[in-house]
Amino acid sequence: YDWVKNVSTRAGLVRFRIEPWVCFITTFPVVSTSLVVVHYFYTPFGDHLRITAPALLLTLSSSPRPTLAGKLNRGLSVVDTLRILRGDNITDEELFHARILGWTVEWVSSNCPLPRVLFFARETSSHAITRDPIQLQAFFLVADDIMDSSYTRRGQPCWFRKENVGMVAINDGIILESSVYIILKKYFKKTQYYVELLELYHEVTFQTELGQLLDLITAPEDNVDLSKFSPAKHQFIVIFKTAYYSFYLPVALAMLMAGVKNENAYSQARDILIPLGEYFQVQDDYLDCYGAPEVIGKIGTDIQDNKCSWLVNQALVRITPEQRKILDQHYGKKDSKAEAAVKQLYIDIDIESVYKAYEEKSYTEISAMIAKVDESTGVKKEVFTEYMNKIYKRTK
Ligand code: DMA
Ligand code: MG
Ligand code: MG
Ligand code: MG
Repeated sequence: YDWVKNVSTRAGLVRFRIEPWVCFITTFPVVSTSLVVVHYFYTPFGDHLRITAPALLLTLSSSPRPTLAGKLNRGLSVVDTLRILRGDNITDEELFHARILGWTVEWVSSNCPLPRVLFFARETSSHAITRDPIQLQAFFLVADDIMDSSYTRRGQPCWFRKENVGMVAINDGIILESSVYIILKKYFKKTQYYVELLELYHEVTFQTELGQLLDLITAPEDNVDLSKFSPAKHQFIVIFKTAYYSFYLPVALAMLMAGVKNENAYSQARDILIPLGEYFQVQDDYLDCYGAPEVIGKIGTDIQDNKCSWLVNQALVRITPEQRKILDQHYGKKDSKAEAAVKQLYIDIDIESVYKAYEEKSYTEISAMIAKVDESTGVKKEVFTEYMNKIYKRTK
């Protein structure tokens, strides 16, 4: 990239500048012609350098300078939760470790990770050390985009669609997952909660994989059978594929760091964060059809992919037998005319109003659950309101 400056190599160490940040690569197992794993990333704070992220991925393909994208909600929530739980007592060292955990959750984007790092770095310098970076997600997304035959992610071609990448992306995804454990070992092995961290990551990863499995086998490409869908099945899929890793994981990580030991605190967190994650994936399903690709950074594929999406499930319980025939004929076809017919049917039954009503209802219900949280267990209501406000009525 032309904005990578002053590249120099010496004895296996590559040093370069990405204005105004300096990066070092200490090891670079080249996992494909255009992917390098970078293990240290330094940014300036005042006159000295401080490590802000333990690792990043740098794509060395010749693509144009990408736009900054990604909301970083998952990673930021680790940092925000710890700040809420620790209050004024929080130390720089704790924040630093929370950022590293944030990175491990978010793990840069699936198509061009560098811009996210730049984004983090900018955030860091403008907000001092208060609101910072953040990273597992990319591993899931690299695989998800292959399995969903998607085209773009964060406004860029999906990683597997990049020149010279292709199915090497499968192994890249696996490497991304392994990198999480390299980071955890490096920074957390000496902590008292290291085993809990590992167990949490393993458990949440397994839950996500089960959700992805059900998502895929409910949507076979060669056999469209809408009678296999139901709102209950949709709910199961989204809780497993999205809610655990996107909502429970970041908060539970921060709770472990803050020394919360009471099991009730974790179960209360789970009882709120799982419905919140469900709401988030309903938004994702809605935006797949109604979001502008330039805003959400990805082109929707759910209708053509025969996905058990929230929209089709809501349609199925509302349509007339005639409309059902239209849906049976057009859903899950790799054909944009068929997709347009399904979208028209959604308009005919005013699914947008159904969505708006769902959004209000979820907000009210989750708020009521938050109000009942017992803070004496060691968790705080603000953790949940903070996360909910990050996503309520989101358009991207
Ligand atoms: C995403 O479901 C779930 C995971 C674990 C990545 P999705 O395929 O609807 O996500 P996206 O819309 O981002 O491709
Ligand atoms: Mg997808
Ligand atoms: Mg998917
Ligand atoms: Mg989606």
